[in-house]
Amino acid sequence: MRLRDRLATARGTFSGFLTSVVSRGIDDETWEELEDALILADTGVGTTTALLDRLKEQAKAEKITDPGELVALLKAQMAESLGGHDLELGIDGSPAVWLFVGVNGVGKTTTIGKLAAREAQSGRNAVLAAGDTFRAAAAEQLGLWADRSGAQLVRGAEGADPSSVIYDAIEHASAAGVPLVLADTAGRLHTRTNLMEELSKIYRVAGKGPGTVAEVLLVIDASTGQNGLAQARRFTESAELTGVVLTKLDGSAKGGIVLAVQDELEIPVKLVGLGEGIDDLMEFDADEFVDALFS
Ligand SMILES: Nc1nc2c(ncn2[C@@H]2O[C@H](COP(=O)(O)OP(=O)(O)O)[C@@H](O)[C@H]2O)c(=O)[nH]1
Ligand SMILES: [Mg+2]
Repeated sequence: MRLRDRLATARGTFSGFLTSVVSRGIDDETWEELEDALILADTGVGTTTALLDRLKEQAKAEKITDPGELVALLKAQMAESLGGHDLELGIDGSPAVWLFVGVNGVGKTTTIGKLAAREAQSGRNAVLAAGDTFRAAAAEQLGLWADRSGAQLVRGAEGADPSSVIYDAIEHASAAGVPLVLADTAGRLHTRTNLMEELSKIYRVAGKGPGTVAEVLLVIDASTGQNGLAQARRFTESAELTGVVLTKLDGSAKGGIVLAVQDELEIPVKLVGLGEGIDDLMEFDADEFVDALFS
């Protein structure tokens, strides 16, 4: 799978801009066009302004007049601001627990399925914890992924306390010598109990038993743009987030959202979802991503 081929829409915004800039010299209009292009690509006003301020400064210092060089500089700055993070998922703990949080429909369950398969391929089996107890279908969906990836499923009854389902899964993994628990959660609740409080409780309870919460991954649907980012921001209150999984970059998502997420949430994008299939998950690679956007 090539990242470039999957980023159809995300790529369009950037390469469209490039064609128009490269055909002219650099003038005031260039900067305006660049700003428009970045904002249209979901980069967000704050992130765009910061990026362009730096770019202007550097272009001036290096006396850049060639549009091609300006584009190269922009690419380098984007790659630099996106890169430099440790993207390894933590595996300390027996079991290590990875919690997945995020609003309904963003791709939590799907990502868990893909990761369970990936980890199994590298010899690390997982127990999947059906912590989305909002409706029985959620556990069934996770069960399908457990079958596909060869993982075990621990589930509770519909409406069960998600913390206790996840706790049971951790104890089960510990007893069975399974090194990893991937815990699903709901993006909404039966009652009006505060979702963030519920997630904080899950986080606390998951750390109490034999397991160690090694990752809390916030899943964000890239195609929901700035809106999705605003919703996702609330999850930063619920637990110590360790990374973002940005899904649906293959769809109508625009590439700038990756910059906005990382810049505004200050949490590294560790994984990207590029489709609905079991293999459609990649570790985020800043250089490759920027290259793909501009190609
Ligand atoms: N195109 C695309 N679809 C995805 C991706 N990840 C998840 N989906 C789809 O998004 C929908 C919601 O996913 P699901 O995992 O149920 O979301 P959850 O509510 O957060 O658990 C499903 O139809 C998935 O197949 C992705 O990376 N690309
Ligand atoms: Mg789900």
